[in-house]
Amino acid sequence: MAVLEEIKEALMAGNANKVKELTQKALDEGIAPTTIINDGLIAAMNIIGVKFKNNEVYVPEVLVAARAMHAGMDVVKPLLAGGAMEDKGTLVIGTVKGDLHDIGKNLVIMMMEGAGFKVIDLGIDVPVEKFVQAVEEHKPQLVGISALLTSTMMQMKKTVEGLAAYRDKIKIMVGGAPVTQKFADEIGADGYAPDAASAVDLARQLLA
Ligand code: B1M
Repeated sequence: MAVLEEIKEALMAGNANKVKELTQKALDEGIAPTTIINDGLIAAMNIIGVKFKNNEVYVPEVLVAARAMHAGMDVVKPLLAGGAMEDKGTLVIGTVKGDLHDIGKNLVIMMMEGAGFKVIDLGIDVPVEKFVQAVEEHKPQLVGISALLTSTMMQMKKTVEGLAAYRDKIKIMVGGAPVTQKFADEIGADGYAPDAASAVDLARQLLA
C-alpha cells in the first residue's frame, strides 16, 4: 500500500491538493476508507504531533498539515455512513468567557480531530452555561477549557465548578499559556496539557 505512505508524506508536507488526489487514488485502488484514515491521515497527523512536541515543526506547519488532513477527510467522510470510523470519544471545547484567544485551542482541535476524536467547538468567550448546555446536548466524554490570560484563569475555575454535576460522566482537561499543572490541580481539573500534541496523549490517558 505505497499510496498510504505517499499520503503521509504529502500530509506532513502540508500539500492539501496532493493529499486529496492521493486519497482518491487509494479509494480507487480499493483501500478501505477507515484504513486510509487510520494508517494514512491520522498516522501522519500523529507524527506531526510528535514533531511539534519536540520542536521539530512549529505552529504554521501544524496548521497546513491539519488543512491537508481535512482535505483528505473530506474525500473519505461521505463513504463513512453508519459510523464506520472508530469512535475515539467526543470532546466539547472552548475558550473561557472574557478570553478571545483561539489559535492554541484551534491547534488542540486539529490534533484531536487528527487523532480521531469528534470535536464540538464552542468558540471563544464561552460562558459557563454554554459549556453546561453543550455537555447536556452532546454527552461528551471530555471537556476542554482553554485560557490565555491570567485574568481569565479564574473563569476556568468557575467553569470547572459549573460542571460539578457531570463529573462522573466527563473528564475535564485544561490548557493555555498561563495554565500550569499546579493550577489545574488546584481547580480540580482531571488533567493539564502544555501543548496540542500532549492534549491528545492526555485525552487518551483520561479515557483509558
Ligand atoms: Co493577546 N495576550 N491579548 N492577543 N496574545 C497574550 C496571551 C499575552 C501573553 C501578550 C503579552 O502581553 N505578552 C497577553 C496576556 C498577558 C497575561 O494575561 N499574562 C495578552 C494580552 C494582554 C491581550 C489583550 C488584553 C491585549 C489588549 O487588548 N490590551 C487582548 C485580550 C483580548 C481578550 O482575550 N479579551 C489580547 C488580544 C489578542 C489578539 C486578539 C490580538 C490575538 C488573539 C488572536 C486569536 O487568538 N485569534 C492575541 C495574540 C495572538 C496573542 C499572542 C501574541 C499569541 C497567542 C497565541 O496564539 N499563541 C500572546 C503572546 C504570546 O503568547 N507570545 C498574547 C500561539 C498558540 C499556539 O499558543 O495559545 O499558548 P497557545 O496554545 C498552546 C498551548 O497553550 C496549549 O496548546 C497550544 C498549542 O501548543 N493549549 C492547550 C492552549 N489551549 C489548550 C487547551 C488544552 C490543552 C492545551 O486543553 C483543553
